[in-house]
Amino acid sequence: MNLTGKKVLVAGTGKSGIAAARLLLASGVDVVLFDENETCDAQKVRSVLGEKDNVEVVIGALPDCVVEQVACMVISPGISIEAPFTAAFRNRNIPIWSEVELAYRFGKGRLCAITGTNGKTTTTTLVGEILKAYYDSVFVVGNIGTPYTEVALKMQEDSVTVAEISSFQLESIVDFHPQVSAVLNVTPDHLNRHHTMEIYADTKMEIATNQTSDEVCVLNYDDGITRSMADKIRAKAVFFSRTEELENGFCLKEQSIVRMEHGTVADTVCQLQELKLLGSHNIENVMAGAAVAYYMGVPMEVIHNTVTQFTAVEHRIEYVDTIQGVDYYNDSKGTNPDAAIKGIQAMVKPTLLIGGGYDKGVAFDDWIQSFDGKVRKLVLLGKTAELIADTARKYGFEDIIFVKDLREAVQVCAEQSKEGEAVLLSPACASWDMFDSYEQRGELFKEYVKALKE
Ligand code: UMA
Repeated sequence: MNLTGKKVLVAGTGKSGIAAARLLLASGVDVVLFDENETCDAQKVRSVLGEKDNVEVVIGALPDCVVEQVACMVISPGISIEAPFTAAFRNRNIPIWSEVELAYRFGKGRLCAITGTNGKTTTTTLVGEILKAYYDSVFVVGNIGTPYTEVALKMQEDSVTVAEISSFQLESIVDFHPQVSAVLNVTPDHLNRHHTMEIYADTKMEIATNQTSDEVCVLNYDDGITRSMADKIRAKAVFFSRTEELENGFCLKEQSIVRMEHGTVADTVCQLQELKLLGSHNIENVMAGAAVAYYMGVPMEVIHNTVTQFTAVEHRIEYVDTIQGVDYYNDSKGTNPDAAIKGIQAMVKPTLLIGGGYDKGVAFDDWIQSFDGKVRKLVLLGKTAELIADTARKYGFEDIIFVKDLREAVQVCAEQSKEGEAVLLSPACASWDMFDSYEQRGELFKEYVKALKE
C-alpha cells in the first residue's frame, strides 16, 4: 500500500507512536496521532513532532470522523488489538499495522528477529554485537528500546537489522518477514493480554509466519512449546539444546557449544569456560545467538570471538572487574526475588551478596533458600534490610552485615572478601528507596568498584 498523500492514524504517543509518526511525516504522509490517556499533553506531543501542518493530535476519545479519513492505523505495542476503539477500523476493513510492520515496509536490507518470554534482550544484544563485528551497517531495534521506525529510513540495501520482537508487536503484523527468526522459549507471561497460553504461543510463532522453506527459524529444543513449532512453520527449524546432544543444530558436547551436522561436530562455537556470561540461561542465549548470526552469514570465527568477549547486558549479572582476585558482578536488575535467584544460581564462587532496597511487600524466603551454601556473607542496605535479615535468620543464615549505603557495601565487601571469591549486587528489591532507578544503582555500584583500584 502506497501511503504517500494519505492520512494514517498512529495510536499511542509513547516511543513507538512518536517514532512511527516521524517516519510517516518524513515520507509525505499525513498523521493523526491519538492517545486515549486524557492526561497526555497534546501541545507537548505537537512540539516533539516539530509543529508540522500535516499532523493532528487527538487525546481522549476518538471522533468517528477521524476513522473515515484514514487509510490505515499503526498501533503501539502497549495497546491491545482488542482495545474498543480499534473495532471501528476493523468494521471498515481499515488495516491495522503494528509499529514494526510499518518499519518493516520502509526499512531496507536483511532482517533477523528474536522473540521469546525470557532472554530476548541478551540474545538480541549479542547478535547485534556479532553482526557489528562482521557487517558495516547494523541496526539493533525493537522491544529492546529503540523503536524500529526510529531508524528504518536510515537503512540501506546492505544494512543488517536485528530486532527484538515482543508478542505485543506480533499481534498485528502483515508482511513482516525476517530472513532468520528465533523463538527462545515460551513460559506464562502477559496472559492478561493474550488470555491463554495457546494464544500467547501462537502469537510468538507469528514471527515465522511469512518465512519461506529456505529460510530459518531457530527454536529451543528443550522447551516443549517451541519444539512443537517446528511442525507448524514453513521455515526450516534449527534447534538449540542445552540438555541433549542433537543430530543437527546447536548443543553442548564435552563442555563446548558446537554446531552439529548429521551427528558430527561441524563447528565449535566456543568452550563453556571461555564465556564471560554466567548462568545456564545464558548458555541457551549464546546458542540461539550463535545460530541466528550463523544463518545471517557470519563466519564461525567471528561468532567465536564475539561470544567469548561478550559480558552480558548492562545490570544483568554483568561482570564488572576482578580486583585482588575477587570478581565483582552487577545484577542491579535483580529487582525481585525471582530475578535475584538467577543471579545467585549464576555464581560459581563463594559469594558476598549485597541485597535490600525498596519494599514491594514481597517475601524473601525463596531467595534466602536459594543461597544453597554459596552465599558467604549477606550485606544489607535499604528499607528491607531488617526484614531480609529476619528471614535469613529464620533459615539459619547469620552472617549478616548492615550498611548505610551502597558505597559502604562495596567497601565492606572489598575488606571482607578473599581471593577466589565473588561479590554480587543482586538486591531482590527495587531501587526507589535510595536511587532513581535500577540503572542508577548499577552505575554507582560499578563506579564504587572501579574506585577500589585507585
Ligand atoms: N495507550 C493507549 N491505550 C491503551 C494503552 C496505551 O492510548 O490501551 C497509550 C498510552 O497512554 C501511552 C502509549 O499508548 O501514551 C504507550 O505506548 P506503549 O505502551 O506501546 O509504549 P512505548 O513507549 O511505545 O514502548 C513500546 C514498548 N512497550 C510495551 O510494549 C508496553 C517497549 O517495550 C519498547 O521498548 C518500545 O515500544 C520500543 O519498541 C517495553 C516493554 O515493557 C520495554 N515490553 C514488554 C516486555 O518486554 O515484557 C512487552
